[in-house]
Amino acid sequence: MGKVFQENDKRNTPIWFMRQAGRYLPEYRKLRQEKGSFLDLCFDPEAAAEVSLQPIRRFDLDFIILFSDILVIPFALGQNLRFVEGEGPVLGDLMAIEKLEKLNLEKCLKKIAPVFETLDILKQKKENKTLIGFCGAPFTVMNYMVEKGTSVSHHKILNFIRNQEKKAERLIYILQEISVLYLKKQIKAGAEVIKVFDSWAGILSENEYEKFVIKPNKYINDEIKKSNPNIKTTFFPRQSGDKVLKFIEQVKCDILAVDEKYPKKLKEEAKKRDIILQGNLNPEILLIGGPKMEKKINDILFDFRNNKHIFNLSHGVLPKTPVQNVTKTIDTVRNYESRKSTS
Ligand code: 1CP
Repeated sequence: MGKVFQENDKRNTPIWFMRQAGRYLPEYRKLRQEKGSFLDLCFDPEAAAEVSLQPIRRFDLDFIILFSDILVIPFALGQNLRFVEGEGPVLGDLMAIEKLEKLNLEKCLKKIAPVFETLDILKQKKENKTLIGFCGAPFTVMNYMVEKGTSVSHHKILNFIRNQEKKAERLIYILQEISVLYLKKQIKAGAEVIKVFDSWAGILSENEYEKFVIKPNKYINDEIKKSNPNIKTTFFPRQSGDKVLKFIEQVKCDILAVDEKYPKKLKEEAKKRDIILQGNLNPEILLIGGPKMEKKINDILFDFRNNKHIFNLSHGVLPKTPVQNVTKTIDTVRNYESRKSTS
């Protein structure tokens, strides 16, 4: 099994990038064009595995992440989904909760079975790299299901949880159940680390956050740990601010992905709980590059020097990112390590 940390390796800050596969890579754009739609690419195991491996070949990153999307879960539940060029995901109408509750979730997952085949291919090709599987956290997935796409105001989802709370809780329950089943199947197919993306955790008030972020993420972590105690779990409750301290009190994860704004106490708390911190370079800096970027990378490595740390971004790689800035970031991280070990 690939390790999260390679002992006695001077490259001891492992590195990967959120959305490391994607449009900033010419080889991705080429394959994407050949395959037609984004979903067609996700559901073609050979092609999806190839996309996962493209950034590894180019940059020799330490982790391979499954190429798929968090929105395959609404699709599996029967909600229409398409990705519109330049616009993002567009979902169909949300099914009635009574209908959703009658679904056989195992059967739903058969609809997205190519994902498990992709992992199976990657497992055979991963060599010494660590393979990451993922899903969206229930609240973030529910956000897209209710908003029916990307939203700036999040009016519909906030309205839904505030005015139809019981219904929202029932939907969250379905989503946490299917997420656990889905992740277990990914683990069976070869995922060694799992990551749960709660990209919209930051829009909730404290009480809502406990109910819709902490509770479902805790459920997912506990269920995965029960059946797979050796699997490393990663959570990314994006833009949680100070609430992240409550999050790690409850969600006994192995790895916590952080964005740029985290509370001062987090580093000490993570250390106490033996949680690896993952992050947190702003992907916008990668658009510019140069000395400003290098300084920021060195500052991050210095900041997290007393923690177990996986270098990553605070959000996904942007499509306009120059490839050479990604190369430079990796070199800077690895040179920092070798400087440290020779001084
Ligand atoms: O080819 C294309 O144009 C599609 C662009 C694209 C890609 C490459 C989308 C559409 N999704 C992905 C892949 C993807 N998405 C991965 C693959 C593995 C990797 O290389 O990292 C992962 C892990 C995701 C996860 C994902 N999808 C998240 C969580 C992380 C985050 O960015 O916050 C979310 C919110 C989505 C939804 C999504 N998928 C795609 C778009 C445009 C969106 C909407 C984003 C938004 O609402 O702003």
